[in-house]
Amino acid sequence: MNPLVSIDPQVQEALAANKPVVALESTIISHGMPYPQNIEMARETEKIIRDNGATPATIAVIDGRIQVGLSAQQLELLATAKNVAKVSRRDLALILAKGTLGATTVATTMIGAHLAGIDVFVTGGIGGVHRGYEEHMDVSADLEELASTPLTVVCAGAKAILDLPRTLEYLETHGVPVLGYGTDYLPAFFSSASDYKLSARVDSPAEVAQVMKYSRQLDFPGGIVVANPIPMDKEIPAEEINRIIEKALVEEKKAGVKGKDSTPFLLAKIVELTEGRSLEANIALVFNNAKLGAQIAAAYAHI
Ligand code: PSU
Ligand code: MN
Repeated sequence: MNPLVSIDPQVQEALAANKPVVALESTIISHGMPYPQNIEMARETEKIIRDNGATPATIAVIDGRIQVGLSAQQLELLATAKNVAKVSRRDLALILAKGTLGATTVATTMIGAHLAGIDVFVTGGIGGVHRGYEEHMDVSADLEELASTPLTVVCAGAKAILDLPRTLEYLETHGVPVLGYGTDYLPAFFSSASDYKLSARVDSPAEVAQVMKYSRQLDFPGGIVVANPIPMDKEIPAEEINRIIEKALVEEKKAGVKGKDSTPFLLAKIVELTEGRSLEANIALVFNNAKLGAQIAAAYAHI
């Protein structure tokens, strides 16, 4: 085992017994949602994973180690502490060296999960190619990680703060399948569908597990995206949320926000502009993904 990785005993036990384990990220807790909704969401997500027969492993950077599986106190710390670093691949060695507290993005959660031997990871939305790419070249390190680390990432697609067609093109170029779960169109996070047709659709956890199996047998280095639409009764219609996203993007430009602060800024702005409705939708889609992720991990453990 990599000496930089510290695995919670319960997670270790599940992995050793080839029982299903689901990784979870911590940036969504520290930078993606306000307190106290963030800690409530984190606890309930772990519970849903347990209720569906898998062991949750939330990942973070703590005291110079990548901690896989957090205690209740560690979870609380990530939800409340000020100055939690947002740690993507670029930042990981630095934050480990400094020994300070860090929340893992999709990219670094994939790194930690893979080092620990976990195959399935549940989150809300992945990073992608940002709008205005031709100006600033802002592409999330999540995409590069999906190209090179073999995790199955269950998400609700990507939100329209991103350039969705370019995000799909990038993933195609790097050989990352995007499997629509029960849908032919890319889900757009708050809305259950976008206008972008996917090349692949699956309708059961067993089907996803089969794709994982063959991808592994091909020795492919990269991951798989499972795009699971937000439940219809919880979605915010595309026209409505897109108007709000446009406003948030204008505010971002005005405030001069760039780089790693872009995603957290936009998420918080959208919560403000929707008076909390986007937060409710965000939480609902994470719960929906947690259930599916646990089922996929169970189906894969069977193979
Ligand atoms: N999308 C969301 N909520 C989030 C994030 C993305 O809807 O919390 C977080 C994830 O941790 C993701 C990161 O990995 O933002 C992407 O940030 P960046 O674009 O700076 O790579
Ligand atoms: Mn970026």
